[in-house]
Amino acid sequence: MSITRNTLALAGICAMAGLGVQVVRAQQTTAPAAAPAGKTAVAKIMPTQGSNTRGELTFTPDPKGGVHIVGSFTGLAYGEHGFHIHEKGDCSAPDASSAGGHFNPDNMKHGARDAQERHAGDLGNLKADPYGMARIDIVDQHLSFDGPNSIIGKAVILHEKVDDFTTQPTGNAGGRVGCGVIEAKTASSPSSK
Ligand SMILES: [Cu+2]
Repeated sequence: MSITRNTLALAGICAMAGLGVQVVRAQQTTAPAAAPAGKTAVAKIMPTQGSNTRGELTFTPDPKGGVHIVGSFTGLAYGEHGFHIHEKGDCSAPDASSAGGHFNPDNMKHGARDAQERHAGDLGNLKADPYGMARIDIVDQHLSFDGPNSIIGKAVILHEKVDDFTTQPTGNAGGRVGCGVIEAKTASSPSSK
């Protein structure tokens, strides 16, 4: 009798353990692993007037510090395109001029991503392949989810031309072909229906 009860109890524990594993797996499909709650952000890049550029980016804290940016773009002209975070999360203008200038909380000069002096939002160039596609997978130490360098509520801009890293303060990257607002996403909440 007691053996039967113990067996049933054991079966119950196993069932609970199995359920626990399933819950963990379900969470991982809706949010990148190892991202603390509230520390994930996304940006959906939409075309400006006359452009076909679209993209999606995911921002997560890197375990070694900084922000890990992963994503892809389509509808670009073949070649390199300036890629920045701009100061205002406003893509409402047809040319995305509403996003303002480069995100520059430290009042630095414009430069390359690995330059001694750069805007926090200076993320270099993205190279589009002959099919107009570009991918990004970088960790940037000048960006964060909190404080003055927080990316939340800023805008991602992809430019028509290559950033020369020299011309102040824009890099002479030309017009804005894609724009998307960086929005915080709570990692523990279920994805929207
Ligand atoms: Cu820009």
